[in-house]
Amino acid sequence: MHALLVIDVQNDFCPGGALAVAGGNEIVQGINGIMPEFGAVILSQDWHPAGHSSFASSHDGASPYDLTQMPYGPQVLWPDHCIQGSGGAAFHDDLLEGRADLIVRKGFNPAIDSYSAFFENDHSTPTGLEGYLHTRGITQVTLVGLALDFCVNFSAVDAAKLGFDVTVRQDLCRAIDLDGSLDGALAGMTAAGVTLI
Ligand code: VGL
Ligand code: ZN
Repeated sequence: MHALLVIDVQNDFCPGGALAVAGGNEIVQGINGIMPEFGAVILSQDWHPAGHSSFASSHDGASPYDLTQMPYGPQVLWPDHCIQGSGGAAFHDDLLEGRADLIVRKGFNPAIDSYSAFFENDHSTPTGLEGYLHTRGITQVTLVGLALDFCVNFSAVDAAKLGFDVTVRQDLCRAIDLDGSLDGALAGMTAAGVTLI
């Protein structure tokens, strides 16, 4: 079975949001349009407690988009975003969230960020999505959503490493593009065996 994995199409990643991705709203109708082509539709939702360790506001003297070192490796510090239960954490109003079989939340551990829908940023703490896909007989995943160079990238690379057949629809993604992060992400996904279309 082939699943559509819709990454973080939430208000805070759309224009007007706390961590707005340029054009983030432009992909919503296209994502809705392809949902019927898949045997399963899964949404991920970035879901941070207030004061999360990925927020610049949680680190003295830090500014958003600074790079810091965490026990699990380098971490970009972000503006406060996708706080649990806030309007910014809600899905874009037009996204057909009622079509989803599963919503995977991530980033709820205060001490670890989670770009990937499969593992937290320590690359070892699972979200449970791998088991869900396996037990439903899903072997192929197509990824769309926000942001192409962060959460879509990390999710796609993890899915490929786990042995899924992975495609990313670039036309249904938008990127943050911080210091060359988009080029790095495209190269990393290609090296991992992800099909970029
Ligand atoms: C994301 C930065 C921080 C994403 C989530 O969805 O790409 N980026 N949290
Ligand atoms: Zn986040």
